Amino acid sequence: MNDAQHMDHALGLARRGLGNVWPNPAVGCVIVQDGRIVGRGWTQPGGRPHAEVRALAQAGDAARGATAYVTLEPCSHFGKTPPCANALIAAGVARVVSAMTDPDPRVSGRGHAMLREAGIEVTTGVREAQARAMQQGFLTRVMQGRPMLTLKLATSFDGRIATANGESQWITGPAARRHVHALRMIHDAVMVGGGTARADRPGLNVRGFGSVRQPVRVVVSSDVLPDLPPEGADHGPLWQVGGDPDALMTELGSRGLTRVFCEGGGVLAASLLRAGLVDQLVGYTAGVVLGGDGRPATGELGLTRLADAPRFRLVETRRIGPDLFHRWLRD
Ligand code: AOF
Ligand code: ZN
Repeated sequence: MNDAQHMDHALGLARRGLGNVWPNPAVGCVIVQDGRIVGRGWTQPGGRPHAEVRALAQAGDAARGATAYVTLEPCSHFGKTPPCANALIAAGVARVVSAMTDPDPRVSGRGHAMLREAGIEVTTGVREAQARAMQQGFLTRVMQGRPMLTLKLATSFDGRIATANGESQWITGPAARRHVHALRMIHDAVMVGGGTARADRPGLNVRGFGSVRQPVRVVVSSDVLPDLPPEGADHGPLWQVGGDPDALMTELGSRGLTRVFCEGGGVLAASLLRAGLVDQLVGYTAGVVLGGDGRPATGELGLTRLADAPRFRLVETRRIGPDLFHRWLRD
């Protein structure tokens, strides 16, 4: 196995933390001794312990002289836990391979420097693009002060979300709806506008995957909300936020969210798109046609020129039951 293959393994472990570790990044770590994997770790729920600490604990003495593969630069700061760079040095690791530098100002290169000063061979940039994609939420929070935002739309073939009188259950099939829950699970929060919260009383939780860390429920509204279920095993904390799109996203970033999943409604979706805040689109398209009198998926964007329309790049397509799943990223 080469460096890239071991890093892919570490990225696979990192993925287990998505949606569970905010405000921290989901990091993975693999420790390899003579081609044998002696330790595996990933960032734990709530963001600590860090991945390296878990992998080192599993490796024990076998970490001496080994290579550690980490999807993010090991931290160098005394935060809520001591620096992972120190832990790697103390364990006697001979080589560290990292995917990318940590943009957190408390780290940003110092982790790699500490390792090198201790005589450890350091290689960086292995599978960097993949690691950036995995850590996009954390990177967006640190560099732009707001969470990464995914907008989900489940529509008819012609982009409608309900008939003229509001009937919308169900346009897409049960397999697509289960897939939505899996996507909620890898986000820190599920967000809807006040109109949707009042009209649909959506659960905004993850169902059908056993006991999970439930996402925060964010409702964007300055009005009184309907009674929604209290926080508990089946529902995450409920946050009501108002304000313009930029301000509300900054507010969510300052509260530590890194990955937000917006499920409508159309007015909120339009305001986020207009403000250029949507990083990822996920669509579920059903083979049903509702026509021009059906309700559109987004409100008006006020566009007059095509050149001003928000554009996204297709990165994934999949058949899910009878429906089409597609995922797009902002360039
Ligand atoms: C790592 N491995 O698994 C993670 C890292 O508040 P603290 O002490 O937990 O530190 C949080 C910072 O540590 C976070 O902003 C990021 O820079 C880094 N996260 N680092 O070496 C990990 N999750
Ligand atoms: Zn650390």
